[in-house]
Amino acid sequence: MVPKRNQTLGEFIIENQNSFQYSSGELSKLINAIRLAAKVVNHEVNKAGLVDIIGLAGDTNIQGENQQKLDVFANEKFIQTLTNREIVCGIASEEEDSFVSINSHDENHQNKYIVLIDPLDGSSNIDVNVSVGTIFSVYRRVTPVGTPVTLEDFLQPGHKQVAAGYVVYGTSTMLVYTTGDGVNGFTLNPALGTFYLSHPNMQFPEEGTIYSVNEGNYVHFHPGVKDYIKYCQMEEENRPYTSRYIGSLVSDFHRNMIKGGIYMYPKSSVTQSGKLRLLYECNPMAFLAEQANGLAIGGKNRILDIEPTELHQRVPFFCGSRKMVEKLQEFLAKYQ
Ligand code: P6P
Repeated sequence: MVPKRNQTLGEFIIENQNSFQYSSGELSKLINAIRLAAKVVNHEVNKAGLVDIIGLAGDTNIQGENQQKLDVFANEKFIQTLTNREIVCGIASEEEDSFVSINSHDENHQNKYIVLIDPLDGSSNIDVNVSVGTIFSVYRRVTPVGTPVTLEDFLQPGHKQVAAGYVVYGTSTMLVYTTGDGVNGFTLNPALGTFYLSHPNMQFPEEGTIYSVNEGNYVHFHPGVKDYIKYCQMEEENRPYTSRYIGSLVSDFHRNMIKGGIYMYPKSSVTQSGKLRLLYECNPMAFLAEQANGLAIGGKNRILDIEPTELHQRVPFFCGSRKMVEKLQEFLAKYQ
């Protein structure tokens, strides 16, 4: 894939469609649908402070978390756009208790992709004007084409993903994604409503000096994680590192991929399996990380090798610059 700077996302998709092993055009249409939904959500996120759309929708999602109105809006827009384009046969979302089966108007529809999304990750930051993001993960279905999807189509290990990416609604809005041939970042020009290739072939620096973790949970962490955090803080070699934690996975990941760093959401004595969800947060970010020469682990194991058991299951998550994740693994191994 030879990206050309300032190429539009549309041109990029067309030019690289044939390099994708399943190039039937459907995946291109899927990425285009995500592009459209991202622009619609971006418009609402950017004016959230101005209209009465922020604040709680009064409902709570399966995670027991208060649903912010923008959560609900983003969820509806992504599901609606993907459904209208008749590209996918099923969608799972953080905001939906179970998966949504998309039965196309064409009874013998041949749609073969399923999508899992976190429509607005970090939404608790909306009221304080901190950047938030959308995360998406794409698989080919494993049950027969033309039949309604089943849970089996969604409980696939992360290494089966055919595409993954995120939208970060920050100081500028970016769409960053992979189809298994590297990671490319596109920045939205809001005046034109067009995404331009601004970050071709994104790579995690092999080493970094930023660590991202909610240190308020330190007392509850595994001893190996505590030792690694203390290692980051020691005055030695190129340390102490810098601590940066936004409370928005997409933003912390994006910064660490550009500057070098490690993001950690460990399990703890309070959150026995961690907080982040495997299928629509950890797997897509792990696919991106590995495509960008980084690493993503749950502890001993690679995130992408975990065999899912539940739609909303949570896992511990450590992800970022290869050498930083490998150093963490050394500390974890001391206690195994
Ligand atoms: P805590 C947002 O809710 C999220 O899923 C990630 O985006 C973020 O990194 C993490 O949770 C923040 O969690 O417990 O540190 O507030």
